[in-house]
Amino acid sequence: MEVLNDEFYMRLALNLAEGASGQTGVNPVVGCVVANNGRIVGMGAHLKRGEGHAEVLALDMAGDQANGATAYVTLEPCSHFGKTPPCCDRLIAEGVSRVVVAALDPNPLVAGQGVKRLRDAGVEVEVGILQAEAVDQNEAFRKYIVTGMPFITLKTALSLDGRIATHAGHSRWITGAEAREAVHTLRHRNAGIMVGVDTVIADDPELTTRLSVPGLHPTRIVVDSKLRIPESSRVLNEAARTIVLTTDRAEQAKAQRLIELGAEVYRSGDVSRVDLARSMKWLGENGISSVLLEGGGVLNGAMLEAGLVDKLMLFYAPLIVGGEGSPSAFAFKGPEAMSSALRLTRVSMQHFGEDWCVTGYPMGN
Ligand code: AOF
Ligand code: ZN
Repeated sequence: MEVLNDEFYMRLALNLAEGASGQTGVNPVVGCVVANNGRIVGMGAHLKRGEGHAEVLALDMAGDQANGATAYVTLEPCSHFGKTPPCCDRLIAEGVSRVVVAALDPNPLVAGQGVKRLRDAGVEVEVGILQAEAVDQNEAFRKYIVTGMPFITLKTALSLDGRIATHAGHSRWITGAEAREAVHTLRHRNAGIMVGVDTVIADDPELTTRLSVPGLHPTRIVVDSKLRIPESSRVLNEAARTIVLTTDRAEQAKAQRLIELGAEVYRSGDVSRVDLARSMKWLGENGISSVLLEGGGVLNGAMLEAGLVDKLMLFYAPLIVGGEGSPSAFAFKGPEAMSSALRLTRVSMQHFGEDWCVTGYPMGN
């Protein structure tokens, strides 16, 4: 039996927040539990940008029972007027006597002001219960709100020898059904999904979310410096929004046809290859706070070289593909010295059927 303490309630609040992962847009996921005298009297999660914050929903449920209660919140309650009034004011007005916070809000509009406001009003505040979990849960939001750049997760399926296809170009399937289902959950959780045009030409993927239950489709993003994308590509269908990242050198007539097909086209200047850093910044300015990078190897390599990847999720299948020319998951020149190879930190492994997902973060990013 789990011990009834601050961690118990905070874990519940984290679970409520986790359920909303992928559906709050540029906003964080937040969960709140209100407990009074050993009884849960209110629960809430922020479900959609522009709609109620977690605390407000939980307090609405608690009603009079919020008076003298403890509120457990996964993120510091806000102190600013955004799309909704400050949660701090509501907690104070309801007579909540203690607020337990997992992590501070990095949003410069809040950043400690929420805690201060509560304490100034005489509310007891404790910060840091299950902090690491809360920080991880909003890793994309935490980068985006302070830099304006999307949080980029490089995801790839690969053989043990790092190949993403055979020498003949066969790539279906490397990993099994469980790993592929996990990838679709990742699509639901990211605002954008990005591939290079060679992947579109080779595989004609739709890049939508196809789970055993309905999920949200990310905005599809294709990196295509010369606009070689076939007009019949499935990625241009009406299932979801599509953005094509290209250069000033690409043909205007082709760009126009893509726009007529419903795509948006962003040109990052008179350069031979798409300016990836500038394009990521533009995506951020257009409300895309997280991107799942799904290859191919050349784009993966370029994004790594540019230092634009925040996290890697490598789904290893127990296969050896071999073949001198078979494509690698990371096609880039790389360093001369082994000591200069890109090292991952905070590495963890998770089992999916017969496959293993290695998750890590590039060191120094
Ligand atoms: C909270 N509880 O449930 C959430 C918070 O545009 P708005 O009004 O929704 O405000 C968004 C900002 O508020 C967001 O950037 C973050 O700082 C905070 N989110 N705060 O107290 C919540 N979702
Ligand atoms: Zn709030």
